[in-house]
Amino acid sequence: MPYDLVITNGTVATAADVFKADIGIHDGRIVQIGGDMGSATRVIDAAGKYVLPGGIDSHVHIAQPSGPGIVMADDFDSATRAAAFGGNTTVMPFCLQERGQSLTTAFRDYRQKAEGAHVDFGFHMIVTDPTPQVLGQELPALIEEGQRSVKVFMSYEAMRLDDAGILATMDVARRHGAKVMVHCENEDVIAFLAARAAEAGDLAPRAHATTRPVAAEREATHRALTLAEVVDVPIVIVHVSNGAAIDEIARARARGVNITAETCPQYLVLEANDLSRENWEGAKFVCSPPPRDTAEQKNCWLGLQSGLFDLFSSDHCPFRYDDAQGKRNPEGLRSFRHIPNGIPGIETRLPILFSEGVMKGRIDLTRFVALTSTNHARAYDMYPQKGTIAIGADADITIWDPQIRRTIKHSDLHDASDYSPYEGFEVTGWPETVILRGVPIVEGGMMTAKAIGTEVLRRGA
Ligand code: DUC
Ligand code: ZN
Ligand code: ZN
Repeated sequence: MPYDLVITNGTVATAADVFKADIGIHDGRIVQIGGDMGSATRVIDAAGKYVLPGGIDSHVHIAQPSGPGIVMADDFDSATRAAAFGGNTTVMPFCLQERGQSLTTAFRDYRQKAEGAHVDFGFHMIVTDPTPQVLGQELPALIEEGQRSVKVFMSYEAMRLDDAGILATMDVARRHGAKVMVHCENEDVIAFLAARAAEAGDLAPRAHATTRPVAAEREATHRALTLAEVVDVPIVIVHVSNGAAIDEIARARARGVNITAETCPQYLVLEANDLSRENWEGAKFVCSPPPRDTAEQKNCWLGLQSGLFDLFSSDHCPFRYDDAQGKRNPEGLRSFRHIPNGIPGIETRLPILFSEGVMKGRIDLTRFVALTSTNHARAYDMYPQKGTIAIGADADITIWDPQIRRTIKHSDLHDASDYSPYEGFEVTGWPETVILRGVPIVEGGMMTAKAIGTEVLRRGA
């Protein structure tokens, strides 16, 4: 059989192994690994390069409404273009149910928004209004259809569920076979501290970090794990920022709670001090939970090394700096309370972990693959179609040049925000060629083919 594409001379890595082999691709799938390849329509020479499963970013926000007058910078076109340039072949955005809205209608709308995406995608559903209709009919039907992950918020007045709402949602997830992702921060603690800061006239971006302390995340993490334990449902603790929350996860795991744990680049390389930058530049680092300090960065690294963390995601949540400056607020007063929470990072997630992790010897290549691809596919029922280099798997492959040194500049990135919180950060290693189901979509710094991303049918092994 003539292959559509053969990748020769590369060093292949999966979550389990690193080996030298050529890869034969036909009809969008990997059909041969090693051995005599025979003829091919196209050959890519990957000598000196790493051949890895395409990145899967299972925590991204795209085209989500974000409060009065504020829209997310990215639509699916720009976000998935940036994802591809950053070495990703699958992304998992959220479908947000706004209060009062049908979850089914929300899901239909997001599916429509995703048409024309440049990489493959699958959704998680955010439940903000767990009405009898939603919990009794809509959510079960969507889960049965294959949407097997639901997110709930303990924070944000417009989105959060109380414990009763979380328990009820978890119970539906358990009965129908879905996981529940939880944003763990105690909203009452935050509201109390934010009101106190505002009264004291402490309105600058740094107050975002001081009013969302580790204690608020630790308590909520403990509570979410307890609720999942009571219901007996698999839980995903997203965007973990610190050692105290990590300890809660380790303890609950030891009790037998089924936990997937995630951290993100901002907790490895950004700090709360970044929010103190002058001229309101600190607004470029406002995300929730906030970045912490160097001791907590170390704790997150330890969690990545020990296997406590399963997932390394971007939590890409892009706004424009104009909005991030908190100008558009009802009182016309600049305040940290009006800075939308979230930072762009879909294109920089993989290079940051590759450079800081693999190239600096903190994690090995197999762990990099697990944290950035394989574990996402396993956690969200896409494995082994996605997330590995194996015969029969989708030919989603990223070829990395470990020699390239780059300084991150937003002007080189492809998202529709207008800044990067990682501006000036130096990395070694960059995803050079990105292949989606056998089609090279990014090569030599260019998008070379009109990639058509499709929704992944989440069936699992
Ligand atoms: N939570 C997220 O998951 N993403 C962006 C902001 C937030 O609070
Ligand atoms: Zn969150
Ligand atoms: Zn998020």
